[in-house]
Amino acid sequence: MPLTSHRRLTVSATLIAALAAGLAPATHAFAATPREAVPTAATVPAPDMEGVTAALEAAVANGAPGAMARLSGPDGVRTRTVGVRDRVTGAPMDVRSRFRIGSVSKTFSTVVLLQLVQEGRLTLDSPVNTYLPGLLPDDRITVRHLLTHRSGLADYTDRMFADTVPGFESVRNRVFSFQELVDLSLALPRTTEPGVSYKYSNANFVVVGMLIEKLTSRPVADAYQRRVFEPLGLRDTSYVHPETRIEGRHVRGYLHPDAAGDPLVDSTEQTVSWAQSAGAVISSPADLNTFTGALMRGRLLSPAMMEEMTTVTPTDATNTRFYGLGLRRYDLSCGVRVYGHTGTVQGFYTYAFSTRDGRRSLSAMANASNRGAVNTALGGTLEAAFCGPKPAAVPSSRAASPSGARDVSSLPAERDLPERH
Ligand code: REY
Repeated sequence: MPLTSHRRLTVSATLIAALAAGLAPATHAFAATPREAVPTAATVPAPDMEGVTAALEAAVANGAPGAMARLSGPDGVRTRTVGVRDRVTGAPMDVRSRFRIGSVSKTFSTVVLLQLVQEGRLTLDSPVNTYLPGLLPDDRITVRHLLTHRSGLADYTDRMFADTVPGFESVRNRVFSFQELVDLSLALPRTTEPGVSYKYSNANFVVVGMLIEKLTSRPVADAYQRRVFEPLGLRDTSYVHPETRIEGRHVRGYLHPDAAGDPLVDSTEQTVSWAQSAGAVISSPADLNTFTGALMRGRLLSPAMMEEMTTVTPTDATNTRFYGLGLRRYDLSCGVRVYGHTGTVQGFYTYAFSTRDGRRSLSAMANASNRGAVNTALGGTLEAAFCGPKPAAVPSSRAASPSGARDVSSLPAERDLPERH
């Protein structure tokens, strides 16, 4: 991809900042990939830890009981916590705690499925119905369409959680089969012709779970354990569906009701059966850093599969947000690209991202949900972690800035938009 003048400007600004900071010899400034020049960890600005704290404080100011972030990189590990992990005991947020990571689970599921592709057990461009005969009403829907949210399978969770607290309580202790979740989706009109457009849907990753179980003849829990959790030594990461509890030290999650002023609902215990392979993994900040870092370093997948996974298309018109295979790419204001996923499960918002070389990672969480402003504020940790301190505000600089608005939190978080995209 040729560099646009915009990209050239932002990249050289990054390079100048890195050189000024004495971080990288010019000859090693960028690692060439077959497609484009990507800033390496050496050229990523040092993190702005005050900015990370400010983002976490903003999440709390907007209604999260607590929030935390953990950064890992060549300079070591830095953590920040704000507020409480338990509103009843007042226990402070603790970066060693476990929590529900929601759709970051989709990246775990994708790794498992792409390992199966590597092993020749399925191919990305084959119809899903090849492996699960008769499951879907359209033979044109491929495995790749699932992983890119281009299948057109409707997201049954939109209706399930239209009324937030009653919707949650109606499924908190439910145990669904994968088939039941697919049936909920198929009862709704499909959103697009196969492959035509991106439309985020949990149904896609329910079918991914079904494929994993069909091809391995084992529960998805075994595949996560054997293929990802164990090899990476992720001791705080688990898939315990349909158990409702989070074992060990953990954060309690708080769901905001739709009606302003109604009390928060403690949503910690639930089966997450409505999501399963689309969102039921439990993890910790350190394990998420390890996971996204190891993934991007190529520890889990072959170079060919990494190329598939990181080949992205836009998810909106900002030209800063993209989706590959079960993986998001966010292009930050300083030109740094980060790969990972976001997660929303009742009571928990999560961000887990790394640079393309896997050398710098950020995980951030807030123990609230159904409060878009919390999620947007939490997203501010990305800019602070990967773009460093903001330059002092100059009144006209925003309009003149080649990179446009600098603060990712000025963009609506995906889950804040009326239409998910
Ligand atoms: C579903 C509703 C969130 C969450 C969802 N999460 O699909 C997947 C993801 C796994 O992408 C709930 N919102 C909330 C509502 C809105 O109930 N009425 O904010 O906790 O992570």
